[in-house]
Amino acid sequence: MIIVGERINGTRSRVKQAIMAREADFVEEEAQQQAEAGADYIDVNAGTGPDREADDLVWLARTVQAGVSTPVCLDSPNVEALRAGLEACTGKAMLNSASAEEGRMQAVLELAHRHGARVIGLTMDDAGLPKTAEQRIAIAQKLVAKAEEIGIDRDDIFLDPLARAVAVENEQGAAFLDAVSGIRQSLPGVHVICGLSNISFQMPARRLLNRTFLAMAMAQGLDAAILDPLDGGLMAAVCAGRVLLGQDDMCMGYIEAHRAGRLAEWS
Ligand code: THG
Repeated sequence: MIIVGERINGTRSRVKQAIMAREADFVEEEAQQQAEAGADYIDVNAGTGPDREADDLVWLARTVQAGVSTPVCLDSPNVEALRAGLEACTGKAMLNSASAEEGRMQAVLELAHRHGARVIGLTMDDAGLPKTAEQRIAIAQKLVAKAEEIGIDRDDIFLDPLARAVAVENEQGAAFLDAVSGIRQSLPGVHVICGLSNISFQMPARRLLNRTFLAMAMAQGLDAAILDPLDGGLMAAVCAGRVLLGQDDMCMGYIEAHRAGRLAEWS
């Protein structure tokens, strides 16, 4: 499992404040804590207005890179902000995200290819957010065909079938899980990722739903997730899921996590 730490996001009010006041220490510490907890990428999402988002994203990317060696995942719907952010990145970054929308697919995929970055492709197009697994799979195929035409390796493509709130639409958990397995079967070699917390939006005890959903999605082939790595129960479920799916050679990751005290609550 590839973990993308989600905490540096301007929708969180403390982060917004840090962006506005250019509080580098706060952002660096958020990055360090997530890296220490097992993040493979640090997502940075400024969530500010179009007039300043590029500057804010560049500042976030630079600040994170000053604090950790973990690569950055640039999170913005704005192609120009992604372009500016990418120029401030030194390692192999991840772009979050392309989609199959007109104007966004080609531009973001070309940007990723030019910089050798990895790229998340949201399974949505100009018709909006898909509801069924079949719609998600069809859009995923279109995204991968375009990415391969541009020259991007499958190992650099992360498809996001877009988890949607079960509180709003009951059947969305199952539709998402079917999409994960469908993408796995029809597009071997690509990664499948999601932002986990959407699923539990407007529900109580959200961490229980997030954790259970992660385990279910891993079983269908989800191999990356955007989540809060400081949620110890969630990271413990990732660790257990790896063992149970035969992805943890000799169970060493699990045993090491236990030795480090990260599974103590369940011993
Ligand atoms: N797919 C992709 N990228 C994404 C998402 C996705 N990026 C953004 C988002 N979804 C994932 N990132 C976050 C970051 C922070 C929070 C949730 C998702 C968060 N939420 C608080 C909560 O859930 O309690 C509320 C925030 C607040 O209002 O303070 O912290 O799906 N590709």
